[in-house]
Amino acid sequence: APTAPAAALPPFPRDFLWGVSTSAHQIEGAADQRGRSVWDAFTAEPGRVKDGTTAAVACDHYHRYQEDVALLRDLGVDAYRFSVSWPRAESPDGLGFYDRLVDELCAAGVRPVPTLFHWDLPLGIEEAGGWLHRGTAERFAAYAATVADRIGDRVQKWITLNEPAEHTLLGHALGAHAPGKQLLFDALPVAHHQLLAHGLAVRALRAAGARDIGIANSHGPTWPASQRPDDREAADFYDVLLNRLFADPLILGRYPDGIAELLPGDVSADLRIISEPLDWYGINYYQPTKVGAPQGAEIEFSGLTLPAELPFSVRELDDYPVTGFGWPVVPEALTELLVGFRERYGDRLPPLVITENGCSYDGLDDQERIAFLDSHLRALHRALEAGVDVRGYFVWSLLDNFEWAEGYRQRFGLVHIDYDTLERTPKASYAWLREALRAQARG
Ligand code: GBH
Repeated sequence: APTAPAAALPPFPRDFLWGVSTSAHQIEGAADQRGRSVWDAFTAEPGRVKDGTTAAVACDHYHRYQEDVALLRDLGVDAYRFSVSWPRAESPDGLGFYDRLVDELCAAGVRPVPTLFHWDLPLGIEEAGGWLHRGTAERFAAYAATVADRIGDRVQKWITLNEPAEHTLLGHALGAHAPGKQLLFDALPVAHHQLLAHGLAVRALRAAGARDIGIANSHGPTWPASQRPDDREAADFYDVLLNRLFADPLILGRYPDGIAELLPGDVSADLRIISEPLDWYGINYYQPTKVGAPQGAEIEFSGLTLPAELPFSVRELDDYPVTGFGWPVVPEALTELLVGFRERYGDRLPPLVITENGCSYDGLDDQERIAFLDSHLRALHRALEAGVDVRGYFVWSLLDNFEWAEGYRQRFGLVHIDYDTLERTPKASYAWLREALRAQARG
């Protein structure tokens, strides 16, 4: 039974958008009914996923989407953020699945919010050069147009990319995610081509009639390990990578100082495409990061091995409780992040939406998740009171799911999945959120 003070959440604006998020590769399964992606190839390599699993079945959402939409309806959310699998969209009648899903959502009164890319690049496109290759940006825009043609009559809100920063860093610089490349700073073109893909897709979606387009980027405050100049300099550099490398080109139309020079060719024409005005800007928030000067040695951090040659070192944030994943719980850093965005970008900042926030904990009586969501929503509300224009909040995630290199051992869901029977069981946090939403004046 939920015990946290749901009714005591402060009142949010009536038209605030409440939702939950998932992504295709993490929940759909039915891998035999789509083309292969970089994640299928990556998870087939021994040692890449910590529990040795793959997402071939995952939550079997592909076959059980009606049950999952009923869970969304009963939860009472306004919107559902899911992703379209590009390799499924390329398969014979693969888009038929999203057609059925969107119909089911509309019938349940839940607004569909598709993300067009959540890291599962078709393997054929990877083999043709993937995100290191500029042509992938053009192919992405063409794919975006085919999705819009199929479901755009029922979709208002669109997301182009999920967390291009993490996809660059984890997938191409460090190799902890698919496609497993360890290019360090040579991964920078991957960032640029994703940004270009975003801008071209915005144009393609608008040409197809879409009107409400955003992107979901991961952000969190960077805290210097000390006030020493070398720690501050290293933290500033990390802050550029996480918080400005994508946001500055999107919002200001330019790269942070020193970045454009590292990219091949003249990117000024591309920057005009990349900074195509956004209707809103999505932020995935998990935690702040403490960063100091390099320590001259490899660092094991949060399941990653960070090479010694990086110009910064990431430190443990002591003095905070941690989630089941070991990530620190720091709700006040969400207020700091949102207020900081407003201060940095001023009137150029589009309306914000929290497109992901959540935590991994085990168990059905997940009081820690309730406390996490409650405290982060209060932190978000403080940002609203400070005048930051935040229009919505999406919990990561509706279901326990395939947590990338962690496999199934991290559970982020409001709904528990039994991976033997695929039975869905709402957790205490699901009931808590339902009551919290009922207590809000909405509509
Ligand atoms: C998101 O990425 C993804 O969009 C989603 O698919 C995924 O399932 C979800 O989050 C949960 O992981 O060691 O304390 O510094 C999140 C990106 C990158 C956020 C690593 C947390 C390190 C935590 N994450 N980061 S810490």
